Parts: sequence; structure tokens; C-alpha cells
Amino acid sequence: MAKKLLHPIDSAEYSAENGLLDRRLFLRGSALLGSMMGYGVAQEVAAEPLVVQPWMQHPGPFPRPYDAPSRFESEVIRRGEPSSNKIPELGTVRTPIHQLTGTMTPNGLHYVRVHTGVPDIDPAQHRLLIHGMVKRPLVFDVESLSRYPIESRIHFLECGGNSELIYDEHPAQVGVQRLHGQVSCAEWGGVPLSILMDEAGVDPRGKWIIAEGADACGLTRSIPMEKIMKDAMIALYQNGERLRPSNGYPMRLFLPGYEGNMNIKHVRRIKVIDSPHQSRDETMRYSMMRTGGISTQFNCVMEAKSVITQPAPELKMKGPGLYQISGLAWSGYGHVRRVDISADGGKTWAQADLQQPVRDLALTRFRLPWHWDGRPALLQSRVTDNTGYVQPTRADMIARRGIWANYHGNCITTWAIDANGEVKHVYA
Ligand SMILES: Nc1nc2c(c(=O)[nH]1)N[C@H]1C(S)=C(S)[C@@H](COP(=O)(O)O)O[C@H]1N2
Ligand SMILES: [Mo]
Repeated sequence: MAKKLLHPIDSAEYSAENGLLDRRLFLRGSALLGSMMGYGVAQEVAAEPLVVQPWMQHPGPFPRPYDAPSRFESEVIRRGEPSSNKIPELGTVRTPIHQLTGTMTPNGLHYVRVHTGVPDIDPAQHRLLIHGMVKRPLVFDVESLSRYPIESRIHFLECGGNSELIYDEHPAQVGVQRLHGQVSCAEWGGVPLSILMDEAGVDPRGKWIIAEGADACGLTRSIPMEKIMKDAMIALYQNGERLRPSNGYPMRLFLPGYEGNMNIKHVRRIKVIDSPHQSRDETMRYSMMRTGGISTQFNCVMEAKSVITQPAPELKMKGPGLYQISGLAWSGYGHVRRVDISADGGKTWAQADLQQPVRDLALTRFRLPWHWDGRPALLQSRVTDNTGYVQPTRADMIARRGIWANYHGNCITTWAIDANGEVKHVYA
């Protein structure tokens, strides 16, 4: 049922093969755009069609004290499963990134990785101890911490195991939520940890800290002192309200750009030490097996990555015509400098528009208009960050790391669109 465009698109508006258009086309809001959108999206009407609906005939209820999404949005949810049916409290729920736009993750949809479920912590009973190689061991509670200067910063958080399926030999037939949904972005409010460390008086030989959570798993990770003094935070707030229980209530360690696992939730103890502790989560887990049997530890920084979230396998194309390709890009090294999009499996590239402002260590939204002619296409996105790091192809990533690395899968993802508009994960 392919209709014809009322006005054919000027060839000058195309920026790469297979229908990728100029990134400024939507901004111009031209008559051309109107005629293109008219192509099967809006309905043309002959007479006034609006009806007086039941909700216009009676007042609705008074607003609830704490609101929840419309009941018609009940499919916009985190999805996930326990990692093993022997341990039902260990698992992950992922953010529905294909159903969101912009850059911020609503608190109820922030991804969650838990090793022993979500603890029910009474903030009045919770304490944070700073000790070890310090002059003055200190203990804080929520109230005393709240008297320190609070800062708010917008940052992404990504699990080191996000996108682990990208290492599989065959492309996993899952959607973008399952494949890449262990990344979220929020405005984290809290106390810069350097202030508390200075008050405790760190021994110059104290080059690392070990942080411990108050949940049953006793998760512990070693973190270099340099990072702690640079931009680490004890976060108390998430998008303006107190942290959600599953994201670390009442306080968590937040390390901008660092592997999710190191961001200890429900943090209760920070001990200054002189060398890494070699805890379970930095030896058995979160170390990366490389080709030749070498394993690397403390792969702290989440490298640059991008992913197209619309279209995605969960979102079937609705017939040929004009689309907006949209997605997320980020880098633990700094900020996104540019994102390029290909519709022909990486042969030709068009520069995407970046939602402003582009922030350091935060999710960045990219968008590009696309005229899909209804024929098969291979969509890819590729980010370049401000340090010049370019997101690798899958082949490059595997060549560098081997197939057993499991963590930090940050290569380019390919979505294959077939003539029926189905979107499928493939390797290009
Ligand atoms: N105390 C504690 N901290 C934790 C975890 C945990 O299970 N317990 N999970 C870690 C992992 S693996 C990740 S990816 C992040 C996830 O943070 P989120 O659940 O708020 O998204 O928290 C980390 N910190
Ligand atoms: Mo994680």
C-alpha cells in the first residue's frame, strides 16, 4: 500500500544511501515536510469528526498524592528475570529504552541489577562509616549527610554486563530492551565524597577505598582514590526525589562514567586501603577474559557506545514513508561529539542531530529523518566521543578482545529491516 510522495524529495536533502535525510530537515519544518508527513500518517478528513467522549461529560477524580502513569501505558515497564531459578533474588530488570525519548530515565523505569533482592532499609537506622587509613574515622546518617553541600549532576549508569549477548556467536533474537536496557540516566543529588574524605583526613598511602553495601550480598568493590577525590558522590536523590529502594536507598556511591557494579548501593562502609582488596566482584566477576587466556581487572570506564532505540525489534515499521531514527549515545570518557547513522550496513554514513545540551558522562539523544522506501535496510549508529574514541564494529571489538570478554560489549548494533517492516538483530 505504498503511496506516492506528494512532492518528491529533492536529492539535495539526502545525506547518505538508502534514504537517510539531512539532519536539519525536521528543524526547517518546511512545506516539503508537511507533504511528506501527510503520506499515510495523518488522515485527511472531509467533515468535523471529533466526538464528545465520556471523559468530557463528568469531572475526573481528584489527583492522587503520588501519581503513576496512565493505565493505558501499562506496557511501558521494566522487564527482566532472575539470573537463575535457584536464586530468585539475583537478577536484572531493564529499561524499556525503545518506549522512551529524550535523555532522562523516569525513576520507576531505571534499570536494576540486584544480587540479593531489594532491601527494606530504615533510613533512621542506616549508617555510613568512613574508616581505615584516615586520621579521624567518621560515621554519618542521612540527616547528618543532608547538612553538607548537595550537588546535582546528570549522569548515565550502565552495568558492565549490559549488551553481553552481543558476544554470542549468533545474533540474539531479542529486542533492544533485552539487548541494551541496562543503561539509564538520572539527575543524581548528593554530597561530593571528596568533602567527606577531606574531613576524615586520608593517609597519603591510602590509594584505594573499598566500598560495601548494606544489602544481604555484602557487595564490595575497590575504587582508586583518584576517582573518589575527582567526582565521586554519595547520592541521596534521584531526579529530585529520594533514591528508589531498588537503586540504593537511602544512599549510594555514584562514580560518573564507571562500571555500574562499582556504584555500591545502600553504601554503609568506605574503608581507605593501600591496594585493591580483590573482592569476588573484581576477580571472579567483572574481570575480562581476553584472547590468549589473559584476564584484565578494574575495567572501570564504560567506553563510548550508541544504539538506535527507534526503530527497534519491538517496533515494527508501519509502511514506507518518513521516519525519525532516534537513539542514545554516551561515553564514560567524556561526552558525545558526533553520531553517524548508516542505512546500508556501514557503507555510507549521515551525521545525526544531537539533542542539546550534550552533557559529560550523560546519555545523549540523537535523531535523523529517514525516508524508508520499503526495501530491506541495515541500520547502524556509530558514536565518536570528545577524546576521539570511535565506537568499534563488532568485528573490531571481537578482534581486540576475543569472544569471552562478556563485559563492556560496546560495539555497533545492526538492525535489519525487511520488506514487511520487521526489525531484527543481525551481525553485519
Ligand atoms: N549493594 C549493592 N550495590 C550494587 C549492586 C547490588 O546488588 N547491591 N549491584 C551492582 C550492579 S551489578 C550494578 S550494574 C549497579 C546497578 O545499579 P541500579 O540497580 O541502581 O541500576 O549497582 C551495583 N551496586
Ligand atoms: Mo552490573
